[in-house]
Amino acid sequence: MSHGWGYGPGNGPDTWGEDFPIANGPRQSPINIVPKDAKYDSTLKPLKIKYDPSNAKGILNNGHSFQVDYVDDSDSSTLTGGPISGTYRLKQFHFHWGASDDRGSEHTINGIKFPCELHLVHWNTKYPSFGDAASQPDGLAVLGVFLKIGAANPRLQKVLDALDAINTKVRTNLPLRSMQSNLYILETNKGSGLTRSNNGLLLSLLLFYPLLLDICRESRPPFLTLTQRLFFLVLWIIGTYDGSLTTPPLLESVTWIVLREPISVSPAQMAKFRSLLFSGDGDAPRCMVDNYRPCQALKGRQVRASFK
Ligand code: B30
Ligand code: ZN
Repeated sequence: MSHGWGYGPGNGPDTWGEDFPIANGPRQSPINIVPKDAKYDSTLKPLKIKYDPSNAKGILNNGHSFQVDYVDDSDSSTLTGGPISGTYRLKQFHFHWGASDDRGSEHTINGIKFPCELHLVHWNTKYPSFGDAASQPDGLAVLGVFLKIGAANPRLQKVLDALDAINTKVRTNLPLRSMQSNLYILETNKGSGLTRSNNGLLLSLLLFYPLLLDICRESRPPFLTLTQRLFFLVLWIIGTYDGSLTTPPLLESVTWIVLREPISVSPAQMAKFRSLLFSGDGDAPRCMVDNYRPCQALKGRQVRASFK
């Protein structure tokens, strides 16, 4: 749990290469995504997200972010399709954010930074465990979602309410009691986004699911009724590419899938993120802010998009 690396002047991203030489490797993350340079890939399959919130194990301040861990001993929460083959299981999600709204995201779009970025971390079940997958070139898939300042996000609030309990770095996972046990399946398509077969599930998803819903809500035509909206859920991929973990050990094992639509977060909710501490109990308190790695060189990689 205690890392030598961090985001401070003495142990920040510029210094990671000393202990982790892969920091200068050929497929490092994050990157600046330039939509006009991304290649439209008509062969990208629909991205399918199936998350069971009852599978959330707990929330944890790991000293460099906070994360929600998932039970990953079955295929109850998975990511399939899009650029990946096979089934990837959800392991955890976490965030990166800034000290102020002008920065905080890891990926950037045309050089523009968002105040926060959500990472949903999945591992390829062709390997026996997350640990084994994490060192394989096709071992992990991380879904990246930008957060932009706007209305308070009620789904995010459930997670944020749990933060009071994990203000400082802690060893134990706290249960997330607020997660309902409903199973949600979200199937998206680059073109039509039609998800007829999952209609009923999508309805429950729209009504109850914490957080992930907002990603597709942002894409809906505003004039439609609730039922009609279900047929217009589209997750556009602004960039998918071969990359790495953005923190040590910086392993080059991640298929990155970065979504075009940001979800909203209010200024008060951002303040809550920033009130977390990097430091543990008994250490001098340091606010957890600017826990993002700057963009890395593309080194000839092709970024693909699911739309023209
Ligand atoms: S990210 O999505 O590229 N930011 C890990 C997963 C995803 C990303 C970065 C790192 C990861 O699994 N790292 C190794 C395990 N960790 C993570 C943790 O639970 O808290 C332990 C560690 O670093 O040594 Cu800190
Ligand atoms: Zn991350």
